[in-house]
Amino acid sequence: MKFLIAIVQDYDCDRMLRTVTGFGYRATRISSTGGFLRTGNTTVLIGIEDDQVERCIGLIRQSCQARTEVKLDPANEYIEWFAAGVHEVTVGGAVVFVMNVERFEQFRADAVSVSTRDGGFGD
Ligand code: 2BA
Repeated sequence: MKFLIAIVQDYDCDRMLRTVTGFGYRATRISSTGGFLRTGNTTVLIGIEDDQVERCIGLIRQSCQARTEVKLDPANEYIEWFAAGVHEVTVGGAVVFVMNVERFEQFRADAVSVSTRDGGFGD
């Protein structure tokens, strides 16, 4: 099993999640913040079988093609980068890490019924 960690821009995330979950993959979305721009992005966690990695990465790639140029403002905290010749950065697309999973467990409560007549949880 493999664990994909995909960092994507917020504006690509809905499309990406619709696509990967539409193909039957399970995903968890976490709000995150980029260390460089310190603006919001989204981290998506996906656990999949080894033989599904390339297919899933292909879906992420096709969902996150949008690129946006962000011009750094020399009047604010990016002044060091501006001085170093970094005037704009390109964001969008996706950054994907693929990790080996040593063990996966999923505990389900399907053997235990906890619902009560009023629909709440029992004592
Ligand atoms: P940020 O760290 O906010 O970076 C946003 C964009 O700024 C980057 O886009 C890149 O184009 C630019 N950038 C970042 N560091 C730079 C530097 N030292 N000099 C010049 N430009 C720089 P992406 O490369 O597409 O990365 C998008 C987001 O993915 C990053 O947001 C960060 O949250 C994450 N990320 C990228 N590489 C990572 C890594 N190796 N480890 C962990 N997170 C990573």
